[in-house]
Amino acid sequence: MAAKTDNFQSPDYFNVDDLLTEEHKLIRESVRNYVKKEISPIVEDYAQRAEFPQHIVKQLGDLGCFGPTVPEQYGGGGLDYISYGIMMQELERGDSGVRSTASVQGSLVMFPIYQYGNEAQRNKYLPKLASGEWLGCFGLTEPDHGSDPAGMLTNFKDNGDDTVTLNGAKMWISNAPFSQVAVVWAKDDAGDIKGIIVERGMLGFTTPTTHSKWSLRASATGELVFDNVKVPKENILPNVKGLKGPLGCLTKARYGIAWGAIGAAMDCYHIALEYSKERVQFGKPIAGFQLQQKKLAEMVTEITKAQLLNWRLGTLMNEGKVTPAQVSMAKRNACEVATNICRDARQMLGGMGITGEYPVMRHMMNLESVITYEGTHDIHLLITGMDVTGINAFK
Ligand code: TGC
Ligand code: FAD
Repeated sequence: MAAKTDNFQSPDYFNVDDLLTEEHKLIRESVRNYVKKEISPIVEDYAQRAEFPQHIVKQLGDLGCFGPTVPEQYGGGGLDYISYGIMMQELERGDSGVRSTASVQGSLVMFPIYQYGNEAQRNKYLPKLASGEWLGCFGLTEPDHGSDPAGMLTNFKDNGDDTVTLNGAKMWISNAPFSQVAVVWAKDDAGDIKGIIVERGMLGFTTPTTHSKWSLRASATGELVFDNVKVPKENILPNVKGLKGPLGCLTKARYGIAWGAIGAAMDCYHIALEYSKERVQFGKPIAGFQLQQKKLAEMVTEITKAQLLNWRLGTLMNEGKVTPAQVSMAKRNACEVATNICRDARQMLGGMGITGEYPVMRHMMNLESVITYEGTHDIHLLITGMDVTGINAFK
C-alpha cells in the first residue's frame, strides 16, 4: 500500500489555542509533525498486518512522550498535565495504539514506580523507560476479574529469604509481548494488593500474544503468566497498599485518554469535512446537503465541548484539585463523542469509508477498545452516578 500523505488541520472553533502557552503549542507542533512524518505514512499497513511498529518506542522516547510529567532527574519531561494531554491528543490523532503505548509507559509504568517506588527503583527503571530503551506494561486485569479488580487471584508468597514467589495470570495487557518490565498488581500473604516489578527473563514468567483483534491492531496485546516466578523483594513497590495503588495510576491514564480520544475524533472530522467538500453526487458536493451538514455541525460542536472540558480538567490536574470522578466523566464523554464522530465520518465517506485508504474505520475500530479499557463506559457512568448520589450501584 502506498505511503499516506497526512494534511491534518486541527479544528479549533472556540479559539482554545488562546488558552495554551507558547510551550504547549510548541509541544503540539513537534508531536503533530512527528505523527505526520513517522506515524501516518506507516500505521495503516501495520494495522492491516496486525503488527506493532516496535521501532516507534525509541522515537517516542526521544520525543519526550514517555513520562512527560515525571521530574527531569529521572529522565521525564517535568512538564505540566496540559502538555501531557496535548501529547496524547496528537498521538491518538495518528492511532489509538500509538497513544496506548505512550500512556501505558508513562501513566501506568513510570508513574507507579515514581509515585510508589523507592529511590533505588526510580533510578534503576525510570531513565530507561523514559528514553524508550525499555518498554513496560501494567498488569491489573485477569481472566475472571476485569471491571472488578479487587477480586484478583494473582498472589505472591514470602519465601522467608529476600524473594517472593508470584503465581497467577493477567490478560488483555497492552505492550506485554514486547515489554522488558511489567508493573503487576498482586495480593501478598495478608491479602493486600501490592505492586511488584517483574522483569523479562525471570524464570516462569511468559507473555503470550493475544491474536485475532479487530481493534488496536497496531498495538501489541498479551497475557502475563506467572508460574512460580521468584521475584526479589526489592522489586515490591513499598509506598502503596490496596486497590488505590492501581486506581491512582488509572486516574492519570484515563486523563490522557480523555484528550487522546478527541484526537481521533478531530482526525475523523477533518477527513469527513475535506471529503464531503470534494465528493460530488446529484450535481453538487455532498457537503452541500443538509443531512451531511448536520453531521459536520454536530461533530465540531461535540469536539469543541470536549476540548474545553479537557482543558479545564488539565488545569484542575495542574492545581492538584481534580477528583477521580471528574476524570471518569471526561474519559467517558470523550470516548462516546469520538466513537459517534468516527461512525458518522465513516458513513459520510460511503464505501470509501470502509477501506484503509482513509484512517476513519481504523479509528472507529480502535475506539471500541478505548471505550472499554481503563474502565468500561458503564463503569464510568456508575462512578459519576455514585459521586452525585452517594449510593454505590456497582455491588
Ligand atoms: P473502591 O472501594 O471504590 O476503591 C478502593 C480504593 O481506591 C480508591 N479509589 C481511587 N483512587 C485513585 N483513583 C481512582 N480512580 C480511584 N477510585 C477509587 C478509593 O478511594 C479506595 O481507597 P481506600 O483508601 O478507601 O482504600 O473500589 P471497588 O473495588 O469498589 O471498585 C471501584 C471501581 C469499580 C470503580 C474500580 O474497581 C474500577 O475503576 N474498575 C474498572 C477497572 C479498570 O479500569 N481496569 C483498567 C485496567 S488497566 C487498562 O485497561 C489499561 S489499558 C491501557 C492502554 O492501552 O491505554
Ligand atoms: P467485564 O468486567 O467482564 O465487563 C463486561 C460488561 O459488564 C461490560 O459492559 C461492563 O460495563 C459490564 N459490567 C461489569 N460490572 C458491572 C456492574 N457492576 N454494573 C453494570 N455493568 C457492569 N488491562 C490491564 O490491566 N492492562 C492493560 O494494559 C490493558 N490493556 C487492554 C487493551 C485492550 C485492547 C483491551 C480490550 C483491554 C485492555 N485491558 C487492560 C483490560 C480492560 O481494562 C478490561 O477489558 C476492562 O476493564 C473491562 O473488563 P472485562 O473485559 O473483563 O469486562
